[in-house]
Amino acid sequence: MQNEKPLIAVLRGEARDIPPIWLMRQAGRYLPEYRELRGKIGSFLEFCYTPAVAAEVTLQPVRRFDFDAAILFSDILVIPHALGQEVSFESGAGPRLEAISEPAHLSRLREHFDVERLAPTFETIERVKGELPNSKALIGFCGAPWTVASYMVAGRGTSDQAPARLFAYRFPAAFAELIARLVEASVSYLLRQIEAGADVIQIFDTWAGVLAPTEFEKWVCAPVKKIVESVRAKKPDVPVITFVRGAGGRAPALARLLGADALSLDTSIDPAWAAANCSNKVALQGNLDPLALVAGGEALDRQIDSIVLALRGHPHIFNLGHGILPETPIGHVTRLVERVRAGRG
Ligand code: 1CP
Repeated sequence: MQNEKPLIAVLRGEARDIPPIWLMRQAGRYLPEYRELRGKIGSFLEFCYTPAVAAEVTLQPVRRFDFDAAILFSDILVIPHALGQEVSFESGAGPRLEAISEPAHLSRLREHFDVERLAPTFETIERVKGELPNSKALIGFCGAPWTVASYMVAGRGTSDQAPARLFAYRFPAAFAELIARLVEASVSYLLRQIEAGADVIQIFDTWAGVLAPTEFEKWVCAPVKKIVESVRAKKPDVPVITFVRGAGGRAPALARLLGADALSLDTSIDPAWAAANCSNKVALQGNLDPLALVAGGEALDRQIDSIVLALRGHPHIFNLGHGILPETPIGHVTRLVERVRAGRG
């Protein structure tokens, strides 16, 4: 029987002529209806933890563009927050955390991760589920341990994640402990999202690409694999997508190793090469350059067509190679969806 949700059908290995489409970071600042609601609530975390509002902004892009999936509106840094770290978001400056700059600072974190601290998020999922049409999938998510740890250690976003890389070299045992705690917290967080109604899970390892090979193995591959296996052991029917940004030539090996249902390709990866080198059992997601979507016009059309063509015959979910940029014109998103659905590639 055909799955009524195109996204899930593809994650089960079906190649479709018209790929399902959603966009990473599709809810947010490029939408006027988002900015209007955002202006009414002072802090970003309060915004995330108010279920009626978080549910509304989760649904906004699906209503406007008819995407095949909604992604839960929250942030990857709610896990450090629930672990007891101070987290805030300053407008225009990004996240600010109380940095873990030496091993002793790990004792500031709560001994026990209580997933129910994130109860508003589960209520958001329940609300979205109540309103989302049957043909649309609801994606839950978490940050991968390495990416989340990079913010916990630096106390902010950095261009090269140097503070966390240095911490991991200097204090490998303490860093391993931090990663282990994030694995455990992420697994219970994802399982609870699934219980609340998430149909699919995506794990974001945005900063994987900066690591040396031995470090990549320890802090990206092993923890993400453990999360995928632990979620799968309890919820075998829920597909998992992994976004390991900067995986480069390691992508086909990751497709085998991580055991995920899909690999989200960043912009730098040639989709035809990925399709030729990854098993048909692993769906590929991606990988339009977010700047092509800002530019629009011919450049956008050409890139859309070449991605659709390169991944035809392979289970494919159309997406960006990274999150949508706040300056993206809304008309370009409409044009993208129309063109993908016209099946021209
Ligand atoms: O569609 C959606 O927007 C869903 C909600 C969502 C998701 C999936 C948000 C809302 N954040 C995320 C994931 C996230 N957050 C990632 C992984 C994906 C990616 O790389 O894009 C990362 C690295 C973060 C950390 C983060 N949170 C940043 C980046 C900081 C840096 O290092 O450059 C920022 C700016 C935030 C705040 C944030 N999270 C989400 C939004 C809409 C915002 C902007 C806050 C605002 O309204 O001002």
